[in-house]
Amino acid sequence: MSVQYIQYKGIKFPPGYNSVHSLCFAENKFEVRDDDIFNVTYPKSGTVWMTEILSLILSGGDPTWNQSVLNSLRSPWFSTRLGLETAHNCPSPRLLTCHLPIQIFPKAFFNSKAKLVYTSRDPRDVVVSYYYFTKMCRTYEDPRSFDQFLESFLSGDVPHGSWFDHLKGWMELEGRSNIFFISYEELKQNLQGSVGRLCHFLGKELDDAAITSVVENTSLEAMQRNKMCNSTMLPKELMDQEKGTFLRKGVCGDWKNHFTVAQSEYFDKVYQEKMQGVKGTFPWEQTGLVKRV
Ligand code: PPS
Repeated sequence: MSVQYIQYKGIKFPPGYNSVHSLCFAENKFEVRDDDIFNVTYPKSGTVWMTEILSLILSGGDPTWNQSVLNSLRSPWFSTRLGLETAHNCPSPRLLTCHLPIQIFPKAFFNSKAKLVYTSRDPRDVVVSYYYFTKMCRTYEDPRSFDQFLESFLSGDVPHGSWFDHLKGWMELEGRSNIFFISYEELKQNLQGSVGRLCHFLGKELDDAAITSVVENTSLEAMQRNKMCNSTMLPKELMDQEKGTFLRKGVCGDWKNHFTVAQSEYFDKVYQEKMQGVKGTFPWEQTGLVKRV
């Protein structure tokens, strides 16, 4: 089935919940409150995981909110048609989610005291996860093959645009006190410690018992059991659960089961070219093949 993507500022977005108007509104007119907390990611980088973590931190570790209210109502996708309305009606402090690149992000944020958490992930795992997601999500074009999808991903011709541009755009703000950068790999490696750092950033210190509750309730298994975040409540017209599972594997390095040697070498070449000049190192550069010179 062919999908007509929405085009906004040179980037394509899935139709249905996005429109040019909703994206333009998000960028230019969305009113940011000083106590807003934004959860920003490139797709498949741990968005839904971070929503669970942030919701639990705001609840002081009490899982009731996470287990009784849909994630899209707890942390609305404010740049979508429905999400915008939900966001307007949310009491403060709001959690807000999006995949927006920095150039389309609400202008009002940059003159506010609102906080933002940016979660990144090994792009090789992102592309694998994205590939499976597009197969089950009906607002995405069905990828013809993994090879084809990888090619589109590396050239930036996928919904939500280039992974490289997304990461590089947001990384330019590194060092700002109201922006917190974290990776999926750090969450996997040390969830307890990561939650502690997030609490500190948000100014919401929790005791050990509360942090342990956040950790327990945001494990992959706990999230897979929780209908409020495992996507099984989504209508079939949006997500076909027979074609896959949203909380699919939840591991680091699954790309190794999918990339051929040739794909891996090609990926590295493109990665090195596109990441030239980017400061710092990322967890996925310390293991695996990707190395920058
Ligand atoms: S989306 O559609 O862009 O919002 O997807 P997103 O939530 O960003 O990413 C989905 C991937 O995150 C994995 N995930 C987790 N991994 C480990 N632990 C926990 N708790 C967890 N929650 C979500 C999810 O399984 C998807 O990755 P893959 O590799 O496909 O399994």
